Amino acid sequence: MSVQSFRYRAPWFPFLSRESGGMAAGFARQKDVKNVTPPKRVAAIHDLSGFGKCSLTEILPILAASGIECSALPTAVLSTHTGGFSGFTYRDLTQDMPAMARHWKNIGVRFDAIYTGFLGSEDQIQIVSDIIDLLGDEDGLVLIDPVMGDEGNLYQTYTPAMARGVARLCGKADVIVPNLTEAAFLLDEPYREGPYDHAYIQGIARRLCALGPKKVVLTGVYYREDELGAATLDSQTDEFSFYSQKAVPGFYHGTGDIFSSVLLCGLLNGLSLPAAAALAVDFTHNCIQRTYEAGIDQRFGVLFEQAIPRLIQRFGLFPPTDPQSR
Ligand code: PXL
Repeated sequence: MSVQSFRYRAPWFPFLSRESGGMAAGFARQKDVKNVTPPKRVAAIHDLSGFGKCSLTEILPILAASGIECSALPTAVLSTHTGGFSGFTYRDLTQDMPAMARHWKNIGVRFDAIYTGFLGSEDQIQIVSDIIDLLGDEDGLVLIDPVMGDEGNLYQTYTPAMARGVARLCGKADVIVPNLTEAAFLLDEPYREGPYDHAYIQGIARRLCALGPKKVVLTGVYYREDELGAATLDSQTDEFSFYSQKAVPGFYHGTGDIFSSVLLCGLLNGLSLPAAAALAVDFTHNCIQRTYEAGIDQRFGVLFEQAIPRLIQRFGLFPPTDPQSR
């Protein structure tokens, strides 16, 4: 059913009437509007992996818990993520993406941020670039998480050609959030294992800024074996920051998506880049620590659900009760 026919045939929703001229004018006619600030709204362009906890299954609850509205534009639907499972199903949604974005534009939806991650095909890189042009707001934020790989390797569905395309796409971002594997592919440089030193990390961050984004947040940074954290560089102020937590043994899927989502929520809730990155490090570390203590299969994702109240409290959606609670 088209939006038009829905609007005219919905007598139980009287303020969306023909006379009002549609959605925006319809709401203006409502008499009892209170002074309530509507949530900020994000267009999240990521895959939906049914099992294994990554991308949209993490992004939607994390943004909601941080008081941010999330509109999902799925790039692909999979039965699981591609890290560590074989035989996963894969439905590519490249064809649907431009029409979904156009529909949002046509009904006048405004976004405070566009947030992209795992892309399902090479064609999607240009499509995402076009969607940023179509839906991007002058005052809005474009956060590109160049999800492509881990531990020196590309994910199963990514190719070196896609990596070059993602590097071009990063030129449209206000903020990019690569791990050190993704940084190496974006810069077409060999991947190096840690521990790293300050000069190396600063050099990577500066070369990434030269691709065009205003700010870079590098994840998976450590200067000592027992820590893991994130470095930030703001190319406009040249401010550099680093924050870390104690490293937890093991490799945990979906943690990059958790990190980027919390970072975005911090920025949209008014935190500085270093403060938002530190919050994202703390939250991700807390999820990993719980998962380590529970001893579950690391491919199944991290226990982020139990950490959600921390975000609700941090962003003031619920008053703190027990200060000892995790
Ligand atoms: O968390 C990154 C990610 C997102 N989406 C899919 C993935 C992965 C990492 O493996 O496979 C489908």
